[in-house]
Amino acid sequence: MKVRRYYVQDMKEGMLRIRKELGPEAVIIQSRKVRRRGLRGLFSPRQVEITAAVGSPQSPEPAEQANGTGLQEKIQKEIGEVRMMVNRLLSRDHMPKESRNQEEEELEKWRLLLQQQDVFSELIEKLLEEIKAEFCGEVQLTKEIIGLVLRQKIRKILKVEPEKSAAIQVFVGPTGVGKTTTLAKLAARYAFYHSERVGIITIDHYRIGAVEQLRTYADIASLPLEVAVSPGELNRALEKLSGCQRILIDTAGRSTLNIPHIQELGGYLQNLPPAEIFMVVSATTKARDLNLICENFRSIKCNRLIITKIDETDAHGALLNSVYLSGLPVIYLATGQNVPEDLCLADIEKMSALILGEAE
Ligand SMILES: Nc1nc2c(ncn2[C@@H]2O[C@H](COP(=O)(O)OP(=O)(O)OP(=O)(O)O)[C@@H](O)[C@H]2O)c(=O)[nH]1
Ligand SMILES: [Mg+2]
Repeated sequence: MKVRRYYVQDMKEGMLRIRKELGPEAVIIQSRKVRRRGLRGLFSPRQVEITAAVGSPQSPEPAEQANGTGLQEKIQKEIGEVRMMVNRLLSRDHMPKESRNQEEEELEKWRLLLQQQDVFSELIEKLLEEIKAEFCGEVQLTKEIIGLVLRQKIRKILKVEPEKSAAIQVFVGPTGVGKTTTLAKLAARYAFYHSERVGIITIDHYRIGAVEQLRTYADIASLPLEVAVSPGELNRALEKLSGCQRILIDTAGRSTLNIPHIQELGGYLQNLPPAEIFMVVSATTKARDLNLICENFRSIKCNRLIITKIDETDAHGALLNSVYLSGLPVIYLATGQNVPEDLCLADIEKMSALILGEAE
């Protein structure tokens, strides 16, 4: 939200300037006649001081649309609340000077909270700087105002999309994040809840026990499983399972620092028919490591995110970091080891509450 103060000769001039500079959405939150500062002010006619604000209700992001109009309404309501708070502060003529330190203290408290949540440090600074700049020192930033604006900004960064359920889904990501377990959860859901014909392919023939792990899940659900050890075999496996409505492909976990291994994985996927390629990351991953993961897995051209192990940490910055650093929308959150139960659709409200340490 932007808050600006104008000194003009009359309301008409003020309205024109506000409209031009803040746009038609701007609202006037206070106007009064004042004298110009300094000696000259004593001898010149009074001016009109107008304080106007404009929220940031631009057209909704696709992610917000995905979450329904309810979220938009909630955001609008909160913008309204911020406006009211601003109004109250201004009308009490409570403009800062000595309160600057207090403002810094409040910002510091939020900085600490975000650091404790392990939000990516550059993002923390960006968010706090934006808040300071947008309020232009016109309004005292209290704990509540900073909190409201932060929540609004975090929601805008978080991208969540509904299930697309493409016919081919691939699960890639670093080692041990829960790719195979998440695949098993989804396979069981498609097969049992939606009565779909589901096939599974694994190209993970590197780790001892990887195929057996997947075979156990496939056998329990009576699903066909194919093992492919080359890109050619992957194509043949896809043909073999062409009678399936849905094919889920498991891949070997690759160390983030092993670029040749990641490239090899890319080789398997480059001739795949259009597919949902999920990058699976764990909520327990440090911000710094997540940055590396997003960077080094970029060549794979993942198009969606799954965040696992939400149940294993109480620092939830990874929810924000993974979206911010990868630019990908989140579809699922995995919340435990139970197959198929511990998987839910990503939800902006829940995620922002977790990030701000407000979730029960
Ligand atoms: N707490 C918790 N554990 C999980 C979750 N998802 C998976 N796990 C556990 O994490 C461990 C590794 O899971 P896998 O599915 O084998 O991970 P992976 O990414 O396939 O591992 P690699 O194939 O070796 O790279 C297992 O013990 C899973 O039960 C989750 O959401 N929460
Ligand atoms: Mg695996």
